[in-house]
Amino acid sequence: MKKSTVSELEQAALEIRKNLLHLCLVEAIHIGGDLSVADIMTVLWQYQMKYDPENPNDEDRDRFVLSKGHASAVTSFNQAAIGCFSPEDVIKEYAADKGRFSMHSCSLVNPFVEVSTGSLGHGFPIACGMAAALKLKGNTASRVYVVMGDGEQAEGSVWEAAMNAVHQELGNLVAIIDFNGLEADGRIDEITALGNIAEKYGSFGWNVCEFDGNDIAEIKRQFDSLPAVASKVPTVFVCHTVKGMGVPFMENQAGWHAGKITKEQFETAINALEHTVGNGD
Ligand SMILES: Cc1ncc(C[n+]2csc(CCOP(=O)(O)OP(=O)(O)O)c2C)c(N)n1
Repeated sequence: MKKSTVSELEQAALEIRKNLLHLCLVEAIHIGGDLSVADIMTVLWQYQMKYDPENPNDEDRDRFVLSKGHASAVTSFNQAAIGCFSPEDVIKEYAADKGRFSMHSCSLVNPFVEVSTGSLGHGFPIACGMAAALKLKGNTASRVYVVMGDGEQAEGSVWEAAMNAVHQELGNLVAIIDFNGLEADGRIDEITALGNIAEKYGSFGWNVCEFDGNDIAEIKRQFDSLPAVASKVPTVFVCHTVKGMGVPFMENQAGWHAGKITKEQFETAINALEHTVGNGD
């Protein structure tokens, strides 16, 4: 079900994190990057996006592309929250390894996935193509949202797409960068430093919004302030987040990029989470 207030969204994000931990107890998932992007995904799916689970092919739906395709679990639990399926389905099928859910999103088995992703740097150019196609068809109702990682910014295809989106005046495109400072096995700064990513997108001609991507009120404010779909400039959200957010022993630890947790770790994590919900509005 859709939410409308900050406090409802904070509760919803807490539920998403709990679901992630339940799944992480039975299967290895990309828990660090699921948790960093959980607040953004909750506001996106449970508040912002125009999407009817009864009609996933509606021409006027908003489109979603998970370019950091390894964050499939947080996507599936948000889709469950709006009624696409149940959280129990996600856990059962993911664990059985023969259903709609797995470490990466697959459109062949899951009708709520617009495009299969997992190979970093591919989702963003595809999202640009989708936004361009909508424009060509004269669709002024739909936006295309694409979520990327900060490590993913090292892919050359990201910058080809970034240039082309401005050239094609894709005001219906919203790129979201989950800037948690870590990739799979270390710090971004030590692997391929990105410099000032907001300035880089700005210099390409994007409308850049930089903010705390773990602050639900701020995320909601930024979505509320998006330019009109028919505007001519694409928007990028540079969201500063914490990898592993909400689970202290995972926060800022590259080692928790992916993995499973023990029963003891599960109890500790759930306990910590119960104390993190803000005051809301
Ligand atoms: C082209 C490509 N190279 C390598 C990988 C392996 N890989 C999976 S996740 C990941 C780290 C991505 O880091 P980031 O984009 O910052 O994601 P996050 O930290 O938010 O999970 C890597 C290198 C991949 N999926 N695709």
